[in-house]
Amino acid sequence: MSDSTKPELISFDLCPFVQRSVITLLEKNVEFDLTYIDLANKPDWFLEISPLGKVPVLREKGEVLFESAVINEYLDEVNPPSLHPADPLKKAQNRAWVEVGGNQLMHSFRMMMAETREDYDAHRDALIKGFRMVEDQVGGTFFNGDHFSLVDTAWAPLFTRLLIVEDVLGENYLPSYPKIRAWANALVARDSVIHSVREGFREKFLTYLQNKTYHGNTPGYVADRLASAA
Ligand SMILES: N[C@@H](CCC(=O)N[C@@H](CS)C(=O)NCC(=O)O)C(=O)O
Repeated sequence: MSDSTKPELISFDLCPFVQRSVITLLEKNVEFDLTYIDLANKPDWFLEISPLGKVPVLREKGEVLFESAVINEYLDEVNPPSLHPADPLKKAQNRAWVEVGGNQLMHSFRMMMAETREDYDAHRDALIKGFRMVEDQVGGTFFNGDHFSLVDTAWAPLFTRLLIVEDVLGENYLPSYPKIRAWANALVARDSVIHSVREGFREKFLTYLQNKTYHGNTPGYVADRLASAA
């Protein structure tokens, strides 16, 4: 039972969108409760409060918020100082790049879940192409330069997963993107990002990928490669 004075984040432990909000809560030193649900067997109480049936959902003061970017905007507003740039144009641009981060997450997810080598190649190519315009936007250690900001919380979960898969499969998903590579490394080394996933995340995530099957029991392309790499 959650303490109703604290925000409660309804979560699934491998979800990158949940991770975005956990990073924001940790960056802001906000005390919060995490409630894990099984997405394969969503509880009725969750379906009653989640219009899209997706996590994260934030419950606070008897109200419900959904969509990770919206949750993060709210958390940012009620827990100053803001992690957004002050300039309205920059802030709006950052919000747009949060969207691009969500798009890249979906390319990477489809790539990791691909059934065949052809699917994998198509999604990997889309992912790599999707980074092209980002390379010029990275302003320093973090997206906006020296200071960690809300847009970083949106991209860190992508790099958390991508760097693990690169490492195990010996792939390079950031070829000729040195600024993004350095940014990704800085993000995965940051305390709030490290602590935004549960202990044993790497193994659990790899097991999840390795268990992906099609037509009953044919392993997906990445699942098959992970099994050979093990
Ligand atoms: N746009 C949403 C995406 C959230 C999302 O896709 N969550 C996944 C888990 S990572 C989910 O709850 N899936 C359950 C379903 O689609 O039934 C956000 O940013 O919060």
